[in-house]
Amino acid sequence: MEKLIITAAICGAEVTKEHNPSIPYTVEEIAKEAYEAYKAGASIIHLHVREDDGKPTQSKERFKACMDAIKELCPDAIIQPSTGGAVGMTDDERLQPVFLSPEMASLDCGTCNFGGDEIFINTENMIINFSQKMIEHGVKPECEVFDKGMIDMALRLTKKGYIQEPLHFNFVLGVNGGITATPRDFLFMRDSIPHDATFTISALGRNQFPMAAMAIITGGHVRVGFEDNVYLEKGVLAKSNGELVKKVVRLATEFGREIATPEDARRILGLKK
Ligand code: KMH
Ligand code: ZN
Repeated sequence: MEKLIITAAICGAEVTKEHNPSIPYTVEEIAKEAYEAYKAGASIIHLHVREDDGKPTQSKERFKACMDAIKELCPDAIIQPSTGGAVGMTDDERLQPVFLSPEMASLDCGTCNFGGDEIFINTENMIINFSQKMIEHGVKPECEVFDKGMIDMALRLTKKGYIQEPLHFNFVLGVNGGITATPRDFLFMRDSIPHDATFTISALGRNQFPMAAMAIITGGHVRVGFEDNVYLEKGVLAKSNGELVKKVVRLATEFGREIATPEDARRILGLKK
C-alpha cells in the first residue's frame, strides 16, 4: 500500500476559541499550529485564515502572510488554501488565495445544507470558474465532496475538460446536510471514484478517528484537525493539531502503514513543485 498522506485542517472557518482555546486566529498562532501538525507527520496543511479577532477572511494578503509564516517553519510542507471560505462569502472573495499560485487548493463540488439555516453554495458554473482559475494558476484541486452527487459532478466536469486529472478527492463525511460518516457510506463514495483517483477522508466530530482507521486500512489518506474535530478523545480537548496528527500516526503504525513525507505526498498526488 502507498504511504499515508496526513492533511492537517488546522483552523477552519466555523470553530472558535469558545470550542477549544487552542484554535489559531493570528498569523503567529496559525503558523505554530501548522508547525505542530507538520512536526507530528502532516505533509499537507489545509488552510483557512482569520482576522486577529477570529473572523474568517479569504483576504489574499492575510493568506500570503500566513503562508509565508508557515513556510518559514515548515519549508517543504504542501499548503492547500481553502476556496470554500465561510458560508455566505462571494465567489471573488473565496477565490483570492488561488491568485497566490499555491500547490493545491480545495475545490468544493456541490451545494449542500450546512446545519441550521446555512447553505454552502457551489453551483456548477461556480465550480467550473474556480477550477479554470486553478488551471490558469497551476493549482491542483482537492475535490471536496460532501455527498455522492458531488462525485458525479466532479467526474462530469472532468470529462468535459473543466477539471484536470489526476483526480484527488476529499470525502467530507458527517456534515449536517451531507452523507454520513459511516463505513457503508464511505465505501459507497470510494467505489464511485475512478480506480486511479486518490482520496482522503475527513470525518466530523467523534467519527474523525474511526473513519481515519477506515482510510488507513483501505489505502486512502487522512485529514484531521480542529476544522473537523476539536477533541482528542471523548471529553478531552486536543491541546494542538499536533496531538490529533500524532494519534493518526499511532493508528497507522499499528496497522503497518508508513507515513508520507511532503516529497512522498507530491509524488503520490502528481504535484509538480
Ligand atoms: N467552511 C465551509 C463553509 C473548504 O475548505 O473548501 C467550507 C469549507 C470547505 O471549509
Ligand atoms: Zn476547509
